[in-house]
Amino acid sequence: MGAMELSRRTFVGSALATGIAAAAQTKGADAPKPFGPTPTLRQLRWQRMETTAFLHFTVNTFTGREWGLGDEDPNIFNPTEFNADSILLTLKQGGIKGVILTCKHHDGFCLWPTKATDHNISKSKFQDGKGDIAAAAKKHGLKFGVYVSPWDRNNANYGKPEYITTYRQQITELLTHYGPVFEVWFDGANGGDGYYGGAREKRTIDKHTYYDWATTWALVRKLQPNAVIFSDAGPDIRWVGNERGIAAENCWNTVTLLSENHDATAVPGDVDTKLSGAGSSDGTQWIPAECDVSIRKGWFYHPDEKPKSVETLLDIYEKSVGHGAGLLLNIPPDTRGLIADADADVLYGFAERIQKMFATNLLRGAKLAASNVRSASYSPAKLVDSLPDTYWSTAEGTNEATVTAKFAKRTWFNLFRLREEIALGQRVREFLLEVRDDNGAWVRVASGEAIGNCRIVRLEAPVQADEVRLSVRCAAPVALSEWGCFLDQD
Ligand code: FUL
Repeated sequence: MGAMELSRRTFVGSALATGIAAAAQTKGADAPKPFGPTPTLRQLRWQRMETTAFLHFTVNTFTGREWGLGDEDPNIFNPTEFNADSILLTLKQGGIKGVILTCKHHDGFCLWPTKATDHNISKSKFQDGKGDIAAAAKKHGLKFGVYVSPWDRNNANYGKPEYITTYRQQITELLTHYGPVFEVWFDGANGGDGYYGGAREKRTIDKHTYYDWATTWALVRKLQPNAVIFSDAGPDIRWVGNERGIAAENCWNTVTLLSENHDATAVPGDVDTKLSGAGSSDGTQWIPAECDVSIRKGWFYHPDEKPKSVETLLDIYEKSVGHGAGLLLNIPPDTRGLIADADADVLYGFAERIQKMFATNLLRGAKLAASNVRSASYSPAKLVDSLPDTYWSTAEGTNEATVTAKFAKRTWFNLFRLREEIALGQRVREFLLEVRDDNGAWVRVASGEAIGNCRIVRLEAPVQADEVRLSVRCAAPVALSEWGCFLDQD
């Protein structure tokens, strides 16, 4: 970082409006040009949701299993107090923006009355065979997404071409009967032991050829062009490589994906997670990472398991959303068909903490001065206006710059939040945060590389200062939409 000498300093630490960045400012005559791979509108919309929820719910909720065998009696599925309003309002109050329902997990039991297989909810006693969880899960302004497991341990044809036709019929039903879908989630677990219509054997498939993903993904695009497609290998959203909800400290939206042995294109179930986990600043595609994690140990509700604490969820949030990825938090309904009280309490506590932490950007009242400003429309004031589509930018050829903030009075803080104008690509390569000490010298408090949609930096302990400074080295003129500084006192 030239004069700023980032490398010689040691590292300390490592709810956005839903506007869309096709906004006027990114397109104005004077706007900086996009750099490298950039997001599609559907990816941008998804990135701005930041926190979504998984609902793992099926026969496993009643059998205690994590992976059903496929031979379960449909009547096992009988959530006697099922209340979609209660589930969705709980999630909404917990800060969740969209819900992905396990419409079909590996056991093959379908939570909607599909015509593609008999193994579905209409064959159960639940609501006298008239129930449809997919229809119920779409309410209260929450977006709706679907998980449809490719692996089907119930289907007699699994492993044969006929099953792919059935699978695509299931996907077609889900993407045509339930209104807009924001995300379609394709799991990487593929093939193995199963019931398979009574054969009870092990079936292996070729992950690279059996599913013909290109055709299935084209079907999703045709039926729901605004939905993002998630899998280990994208094409829109990639798996972060672990189920702990944690993204690499420097997690890039740009990535070059390869199979585990680097001998083929990456597909669901065969990806080198060392490449896909963190991505890379020179990655050839824009495929943001998603961190999936359960509030409990298992993905399905088991009465003997307890939810994680608010503190643990907060740590996960800071290492997922705060590392530029999306957080997909699983909150599994219980056997009643409701979110367990203990889980709801933790979720509310988590949402309140985040709300409180970021309530006051202390830089709002500060005097901001940048080393370079592209023009009046791109002033550093845009960093603190809470608008996602306005940003501070520098002149062509100026890829390194600093902005200084002088507080009205000496101020305590321990958190920073940075955001890039990602519609223009991921441009920051290094950042440095410093405070002015009593002798007037600048002292580093934190530094890092990737910012992207959001980078949260928590200091080890609160710091008090009159002035703070942010320095960035970018691969193109600066395009930063937020610089926040906060005091988390809990
Ligand atoms: C995995 C599945 O095998 C788990 O059961 C769960 O659905 C998780 C989100 O994805 O691959």
